[in-house]
Amino acid sequence: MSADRQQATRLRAATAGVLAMLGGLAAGHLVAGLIAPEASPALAVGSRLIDLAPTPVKDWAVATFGTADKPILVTGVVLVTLGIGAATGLVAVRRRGLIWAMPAVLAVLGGVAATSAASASTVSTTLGALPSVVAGIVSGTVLGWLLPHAPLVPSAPGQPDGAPRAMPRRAFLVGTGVVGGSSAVAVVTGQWFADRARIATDVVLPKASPALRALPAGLDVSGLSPWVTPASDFYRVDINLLVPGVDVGTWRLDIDGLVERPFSLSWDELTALPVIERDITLNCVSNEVGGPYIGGARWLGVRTRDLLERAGVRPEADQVLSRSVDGFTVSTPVQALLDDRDALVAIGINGRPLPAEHGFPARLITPGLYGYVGATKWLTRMTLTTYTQQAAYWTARGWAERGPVKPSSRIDVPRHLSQLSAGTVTVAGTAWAQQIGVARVQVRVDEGEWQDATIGPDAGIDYWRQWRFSWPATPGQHTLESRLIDDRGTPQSEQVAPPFPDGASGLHRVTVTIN
Ligand SMILES: Nc1nc2c(c(=O)[nH]1)N[C@H]1C(S)=C(S)[C@@H](COP(=O)(O)O)O[C@H]1N2
Ligand SMILES: [Mo]
Repeated sequence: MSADRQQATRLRAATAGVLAMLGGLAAGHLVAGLIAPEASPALAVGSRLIDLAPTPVKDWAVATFGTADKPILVTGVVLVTLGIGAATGLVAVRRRGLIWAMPAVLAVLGGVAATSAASASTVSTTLGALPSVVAGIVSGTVLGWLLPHAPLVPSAPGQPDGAPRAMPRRAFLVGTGVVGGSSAVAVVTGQWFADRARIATDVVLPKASPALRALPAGLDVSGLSPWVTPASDFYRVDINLLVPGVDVGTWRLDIDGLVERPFSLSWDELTALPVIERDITLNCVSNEVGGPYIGGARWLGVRTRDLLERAGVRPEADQVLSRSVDGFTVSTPVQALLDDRDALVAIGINGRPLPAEHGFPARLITPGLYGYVGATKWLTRMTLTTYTQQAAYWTARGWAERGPVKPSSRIDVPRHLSQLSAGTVTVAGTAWAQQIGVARVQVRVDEGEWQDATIGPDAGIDYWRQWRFSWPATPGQHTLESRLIDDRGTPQSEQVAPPFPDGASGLHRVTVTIN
């Protein structure tokens, strides 16, 4: 066989393998769209990888890709699968007996991933393997159809009977087009069904009583974070590749475990209870010093204390293990949900229902604690238990059991490495010390004396404050740092710590060049 012909055989074999995997993934996505969108093979494997990723890898992904980490992960899973497809084609062209081996392995992997991911829905724990099984069948069928017989001999008159015949070039190209085209249609259709399954979030919210006074306007400095973060700009951190769609008609909140009187509430029952409004700043423990995973909003909700008192917490309970509709768990100290900080089962943000990405229809919001120990989205259950008995999703992965937010401040303007003209430069940012309160913010230039900044309005100890500082900037390279002094007179810690395991600390430092 000529080298050319060998080359052509290999190219066709690899192409057939890639198309086989593509067709399989697409068929799986279509079936998943109809029954359980998160069970789509590539999404299921991606979710499982998130669960299994060692904490340093997860940290690195968040730090490197930010909120693009999810699309990048799914794209990676798809590309690796297609690569495996190419390899399968190259091997199976010599040993056709192996045509079904790789599709079968992938069907099993996808099926196991879909039924076991922490973010699997109830549907996907029973039917979750189906999309992957379909994917395997389609992929093996396509491979058997398109894979050339080796050696690749052109169909020619006078060829002895029984010799393996190659699919004519034209037929192969048509086959390629058919598989590619149907895959595209299957992906689009599957996605259409998945999107249609999203649930409406336009519920009517009850009024808070007493109503909270409107906040004064915050500082208005170009580039400074708004004092109230719009829900559409609020940072999003969760393990979900697909946002859970929750139907308020069937949603329930259960309070159980170590309580005298377990009970369960429907949406109508929850929203008939007294609701209050609170201005609360939420932070992610994965946030680096100066990082973006923080936001402040006015939350509407029912006090967790009211719910826990109604259930009657037994004295031995020290933890509330709250659960999301997808099985994700958060552990919060009972004390934090009972004391007067007014932790909430929140149903509204800035006067509107929660957006699907932020936990519709209800989520936990615990002032003073990082999100992974106090802000369960798509909340459906709160179980009173003990720390010795049960651990939650992130605490089981080594993050600190209790996660009080570390007081910190951030410089929003000028941006790091910006070039500015000499003269008065406005330095501005935010500062937070939940459960204590921010008294002052200070700035220092080139590690000189700390100087007081002007601080913005105050909305209580659990809400961040803005600040600004007029800096007479002189030519050269300069470093700017900020720190807060809390209401007890304690300055923000200068101790440098990474996010793992209980939150980052240190001073935010920005370098600028003045011309
Ligand atoms: N169901 C669920 N709730 C969750 C998470 C999650 O992965 N799943 N992540 C938590 C983390 S780590 C944080 S920081 C906050 C982020 O809330 P946000 O996305 O509304 O800003 O949600 C918390 N609640
Ligand atoms: Mo977080």
